[in-house]
Amino acid sequence: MKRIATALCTASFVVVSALGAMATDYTKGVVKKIDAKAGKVTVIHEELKNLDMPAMTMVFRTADEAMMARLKVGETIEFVADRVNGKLTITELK
Ligand SMILES: [Cu+2]
Repeated sequence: MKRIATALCTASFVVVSALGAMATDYTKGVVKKIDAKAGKVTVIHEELKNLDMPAMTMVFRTADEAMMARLKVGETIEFVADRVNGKLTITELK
């Protein structure tokens, strides 16, 4: 019986890990415009599954200035976006 419980526990852990990995899937996008002063970047992004958003061009904020400094216009990026204080923000950049 103990063995079954351990197996179930391992199985659910794997499922949770898989869901977690899906939630942080990177989305591809192309940087169209950067307004570092305003902390805004316009990205032509592919579908953002975690935000239930189709592919489009839109403005994001970045998690911090260091991330902003890594962006270049015309560059293809892979990123994770989420709502931070109600604002769509790039939280991770590959
Ligand atoms: Cu969008």
